[in-house]
Amino acid sequence: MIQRSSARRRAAATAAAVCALAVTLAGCGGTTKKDTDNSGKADSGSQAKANPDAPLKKGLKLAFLPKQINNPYLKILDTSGIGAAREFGGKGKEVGPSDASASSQVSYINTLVQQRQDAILIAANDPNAVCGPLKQAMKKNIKVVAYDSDTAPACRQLFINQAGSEEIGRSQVQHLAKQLDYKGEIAILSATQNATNQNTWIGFMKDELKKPAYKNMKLVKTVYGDDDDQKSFQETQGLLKAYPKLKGIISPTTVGIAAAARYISDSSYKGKVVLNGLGTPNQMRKYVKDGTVEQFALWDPKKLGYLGSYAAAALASGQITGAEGEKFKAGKLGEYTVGKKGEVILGPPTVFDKSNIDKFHF
Ligand code: RAM
Repeated sequence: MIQRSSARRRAAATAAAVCALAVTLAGCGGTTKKDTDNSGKADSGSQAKANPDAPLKKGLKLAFLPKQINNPYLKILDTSGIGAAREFGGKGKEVGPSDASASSQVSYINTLVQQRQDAILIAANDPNAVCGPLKQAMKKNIKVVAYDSDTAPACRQLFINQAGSEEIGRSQVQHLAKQLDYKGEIAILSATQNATNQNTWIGFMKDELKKPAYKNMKLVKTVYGDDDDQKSFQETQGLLKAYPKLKGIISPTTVGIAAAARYISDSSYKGKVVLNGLGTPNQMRKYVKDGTVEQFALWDPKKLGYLGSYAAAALASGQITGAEGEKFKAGKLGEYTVGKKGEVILGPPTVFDKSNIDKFHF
């Protein structure tokens, strides 16, 4: 409860900054701005009036469309969301591409629209490239919920965010800086180049690095492992070779940090280059135990999927429309409130290290 309300306060305080950055970043790496509408109003669906007392409809069909199907983190999220759908008498499924690309997601959206799903939940590989078909979905009264990685606000009714994007971005720089005693060259190993969540976080990292406290730190390069294990491994290898003075790497992706840890653990950089970022405890446990990684962070992906599922059901049942201030109950997680631009925030991330990692199993 306390966590949620403080997260909401933070979200309200920082929403303007988040959006400003999101708009700036939406343009990078080839995505088009054509579909970006930051009014926060989705094309359809949000005009209807909410009935907070409406019961959750039975038999709702929810489809989860992750960035890519074989990402262990997104698998946890979707499995949990599908489980939540069973709880309220609905039917969930996961479909999606094996590569984290927006064009692959588009064909899945089109199929889901033809199938007349009640809601599509999407972790977007690009804020704008998936917009056309999602708007079509909303026109046909299919509810659209972005989770994990947002679309442009006009292309969905809700965005279920892990934690405040600003908190996620800044805290990663803060943690790494402490480990490095605020000195040295650093790099970022990201996922795909257009991923909304990654770019929003990186925007806040860069902004954090502008503060005087970090004057002796320098971000020398951002590389993209595309949430592909092998590519992330090779990018790590390339980075360390190209920047022999590199002292730290932030990898804000569960796929990236695990691959980077694997590379470093078996190299001469172990114990010399600090790796931090976002990872799952199960993938990172051995690297914490063998001393490759001291700490990393993440929220609970099970809760994120569960919250997304209930949010989609609340939309599809008319309890909420996606307007700021609306409240809905997310099963055993309790009540949540829709924030600015349809954002619902799960809560602050947890930092994992050797003192607590064995308490977490996901
Ligand atoms: C990867 C994906 C995902 C991100 C997590 C932290 O699995 O890039 O979008 O939220 O890492």
